[in-house]
Amino acid sequence: MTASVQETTILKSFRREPTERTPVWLMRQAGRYQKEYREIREKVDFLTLCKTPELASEVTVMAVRQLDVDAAIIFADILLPMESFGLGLRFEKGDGPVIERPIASAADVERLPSPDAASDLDYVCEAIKITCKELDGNNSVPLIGFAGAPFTVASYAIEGGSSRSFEKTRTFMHAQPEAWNLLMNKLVAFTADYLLAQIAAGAAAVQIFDSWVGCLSPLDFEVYVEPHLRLLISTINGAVPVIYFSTTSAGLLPCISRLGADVIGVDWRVSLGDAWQTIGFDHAIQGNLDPMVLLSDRSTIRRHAEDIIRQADGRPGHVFNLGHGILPGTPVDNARYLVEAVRELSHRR
Ligand code: 1CP
Repeated sequence: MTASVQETTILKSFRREPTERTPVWLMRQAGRYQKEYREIREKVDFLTLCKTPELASEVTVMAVRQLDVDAAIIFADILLPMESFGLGLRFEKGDGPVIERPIASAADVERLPSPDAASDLDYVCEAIKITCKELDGNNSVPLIGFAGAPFTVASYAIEGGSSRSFEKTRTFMHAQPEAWNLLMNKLVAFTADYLLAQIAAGAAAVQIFDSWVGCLSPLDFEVYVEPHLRLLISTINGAVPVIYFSTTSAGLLPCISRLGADVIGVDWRVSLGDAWQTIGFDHAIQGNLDPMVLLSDRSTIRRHAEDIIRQADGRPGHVFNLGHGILPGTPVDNARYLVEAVRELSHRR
């Protein structure tokens, strides 16, 4: 990472230093809502796109140029480690991900291999290197690396795909706590190496996606998830800022504030001001526009952006984002307008 990347608005905000305006990027900023992305996907399937560093880098950079956002996020997926663990992964049209050999027993967990993340997912690190080279010549836009959090990744490994209630996952956790811990340990070891490899390749920050952890009670979060997240975050050990993102987790924010993350990503089901108060002003905060707002019109988008900026109250350490990924039906013009509006509304003289 170059010195100029360190001085960008977004890295300053991650470190809670004052900035002239609020930096902004959008989760899933590269994806199906873009005509250019759909054209590439007509030629290659999703996994091939992830595994071809030149193409993954191309869609990553394309999103930055199209939206003029303050950061790139490497194009990849939190489910790629399923293949490393031998569980099998495919994406079915319309049905989302399918894990071919889901985990059903303690014996399945014991049988899991201990794959080497850096060599197994070297194509992601290769894409990061290409992208950083490209972005450094383009006003130094920082690149965010990422991985799925152990709970959210385990939920796919146990459910076999997407889920609404996470019944199998939570039953497994309660009924077989030892096997659950072993599974968490294996995922944490893999994910720590994976994130460190992404940082070595040039990622200026890393985001841990815990999209589905909000299905847990605070007690279950504390017992079955928190120690593993703390260990994962402590292995990054300040090398770069760590963003911890989750949804429907307003009731978990007191626990989340203890994880050691630098930045907490929140969704729109909690107001940004309340969330910041709860996690404490010793954390930076990221969020939290309802992605559905981008399906409306400019004045609605502006009004919602203005409210979020007002909630942040001019404090250093707010990174504007959506509260979850951009929806496939989003007009590109609306996403671009949001970025412009955030710049204008947050400008401080
Ligand atoms: O082209 C296609 O149809 C594939 C759609 C797609 C895309 C564009 C998937 C399948 N993944 C991605 C990219 C992706 N996934 C990124 C890229 C970088 C960017 O933000 O621009 C990131 C960060 C992810 C992370 C991810 N994958 C999460 C965490 C964030 C979230 O949205 O909650 C999750 C849960 C996944 C799993 C996943 N990948 C894809 C699907 C359809 C799903 C299932 C989602 C579900 O269970 O509902």
